[in-house]
Amino acid sequence: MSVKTANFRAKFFSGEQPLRIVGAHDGLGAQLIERHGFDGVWASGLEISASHGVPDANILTMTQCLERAQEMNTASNLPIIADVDTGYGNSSNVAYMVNQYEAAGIAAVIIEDKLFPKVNSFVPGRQELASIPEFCGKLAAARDARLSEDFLVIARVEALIAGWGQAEALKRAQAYVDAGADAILIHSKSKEASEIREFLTAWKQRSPIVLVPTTYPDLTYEEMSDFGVNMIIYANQGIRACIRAMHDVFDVIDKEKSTVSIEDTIAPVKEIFELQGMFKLKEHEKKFLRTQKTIHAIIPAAGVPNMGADMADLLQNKPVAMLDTEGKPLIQRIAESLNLAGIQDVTVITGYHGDQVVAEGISTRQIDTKEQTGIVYSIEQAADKFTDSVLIHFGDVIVSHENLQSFIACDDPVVVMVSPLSRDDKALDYVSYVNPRHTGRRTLERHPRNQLRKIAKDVAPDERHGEFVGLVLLNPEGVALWRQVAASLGEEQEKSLTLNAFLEKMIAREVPITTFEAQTGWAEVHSRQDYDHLCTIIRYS
Ligand code: SPV
Ligand code: MG
Repeated sequence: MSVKTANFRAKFFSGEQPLRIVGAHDGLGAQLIERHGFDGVWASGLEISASHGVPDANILTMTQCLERAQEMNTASNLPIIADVDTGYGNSSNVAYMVNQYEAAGIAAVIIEDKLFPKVNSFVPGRQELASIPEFCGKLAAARDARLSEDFLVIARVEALIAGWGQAEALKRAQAYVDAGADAILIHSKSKEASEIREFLTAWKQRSPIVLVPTTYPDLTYEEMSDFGVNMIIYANQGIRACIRAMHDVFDVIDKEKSTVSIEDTIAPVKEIFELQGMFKLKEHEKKFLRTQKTIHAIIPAAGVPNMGADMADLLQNKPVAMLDTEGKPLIQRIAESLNLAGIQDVTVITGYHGDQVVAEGISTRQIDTKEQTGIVYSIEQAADKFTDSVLIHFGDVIVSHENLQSFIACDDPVVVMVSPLSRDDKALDYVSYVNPRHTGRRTLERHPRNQLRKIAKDVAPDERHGEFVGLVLLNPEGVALWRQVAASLGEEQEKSLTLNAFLEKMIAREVPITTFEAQTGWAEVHSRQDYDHLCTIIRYS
């Protein structure tokens, strides 16, 4: 049996204070109600119908209403009190309805004594009541159908709504209690609370009571509490607030053809993510999602910037990772590109002003900056990530996610991203291939591959086939090879080694290293000129 249902019954009958229940029509509404600490959610027929764009007049089927109630039940930890109108038919329909709602874990149903098909209680005109015997038969059917007494069956008296007066309302309420209703909802559409006061005074707490103070909002919580009311349903204020807020926003968009003036007044998208559990899902993915390839990205970004005096105004004691690139830190752009390429685990090794390195979707590891250390040492700080596949990504280069996707699809043990060079181009790190197949010629391959022979700052001009972009991909086999080479290093070497030197050591051990050419779709930030170029690309992309 549902724990929610049992707990709700106990709370309902404790009678300590009126429970406060708020109306909703979907999972999101139920979650917002839960955030505010209310006692339960009213699966409102009015709201559910309105949210389908249809009148509250039994236009929707039981199944449609139940689906929404279930949605709210799973989306929140609160008990759901379901508006089941007249029970969707006669006593047989009521029995079936109770089976379905109880099985779905709904805590209570409230059945009204009108005739099917009903019309919302606030709509003028026909408000036809069922006969007392007929409705008592439905209540008896509901009690008979439920499996557990925890599931509450509440009878809703519509005599005041239909204009039949207090005496009829009292007579019906008594008959329904006698037929086994767990509580009475006495409904009123009067703007004066006196109608409800009169009923409650005469009723003398003969049963638990539920009120829906929509038209008489001036009846205070304290007064309802003094009357011994068990539950107050704020039935439709949520949807009314939504409608008003959406109108206002749409008006602005229509008139101003812009959303600038309202951005601060509407919920940020991040709040939607938070409510719908997107961040929890991401955590869950980290724990359980096994994609074909799990790639851990490691970004060494610990170094002191070395970019020339004309970058001083932009850097001002900042690490390169936090360099502003058209309103976003460089590291944020790198992380977003990696994420788009499907890499979710991004570890940034920070050093120089490392506390400033903050971006969504990354985790950081700070190294001690007192000693001068090399990039391999930085990478080794994430040695625990050397499982599955690893992508080493310099912190001063940004690569399009399309290029990244093609790059990480390579399944060679060790792959380095390079860019083809013309003979006179200058680069920081040159690469030379073993028997170059394609250089300088058109190819049918989008990303021609070769084998790396040399990677260094000083490659002879006629051996320069390309430039190192700053990305190295290791598949599980490559990870094992990396570990072997790393294990063979002396402590001194390990501290100071550059990535070039490390890759050269791999080549010396005859590890085949594949080069992957990306002629475009990447940019580096090594100088003011590079920086300005990158900003221009971002502005126009
Ligand atoms: C509902 O919310 O659908 C109700 C309450 O039944 S009322 O609209 O006040 O009738
Ligand atoms: Mg209703």
